[in-house]
Amino acid sequence: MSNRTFTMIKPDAVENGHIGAILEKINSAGFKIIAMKYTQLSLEKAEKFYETHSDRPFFNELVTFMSRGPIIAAILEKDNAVEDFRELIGSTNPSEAKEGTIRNLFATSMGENAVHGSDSDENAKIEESFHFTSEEILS
Ligand code: IDP
Ligand code: MG
Repeated sequence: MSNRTFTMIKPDAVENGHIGAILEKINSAGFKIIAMKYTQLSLEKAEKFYETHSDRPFFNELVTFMSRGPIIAAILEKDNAVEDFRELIGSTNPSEAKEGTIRNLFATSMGENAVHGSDSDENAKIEESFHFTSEEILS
């Protein structure tokens, strides 16, 4: 079990002014931010980040959305980080996300669902190094 996960505050949540509220939820749930940047994905970088979804029917919609405006990318530290963060963000579809979860509070649709959270320790590592060098991680 790893103690790190990777997150992005997606363009919809940035556009809607929810950066502060989402970071507050993350901190209140006991996650420590050990790396963070305000950045924007190019279409090419979004395609690379989501390449495992390239066969899915929503792939083009997803990468267009994820590259349309700035995001926050961050690495979070906590015991059982991957699983606990998935619990904090709620289901992919916000209409199914439990009350009080980040997606329940801030997502607008299945695609524009406010935040990303890694789905495994293995993917958390890959996603961390996609966005951050070791010098940018201050644990
Ligand atoms: P997750 O973010 O909860 O892990 P995934 O199935 O890994 O969900 O899908 C990655 C992202 O692709 C979702 O967060 C969402 O932004 C987008 N997505 C997933 N399913 C759909 C869909 O049916 N329509 C549009 N976008 C979708
Ligand atoms: Mg996923």
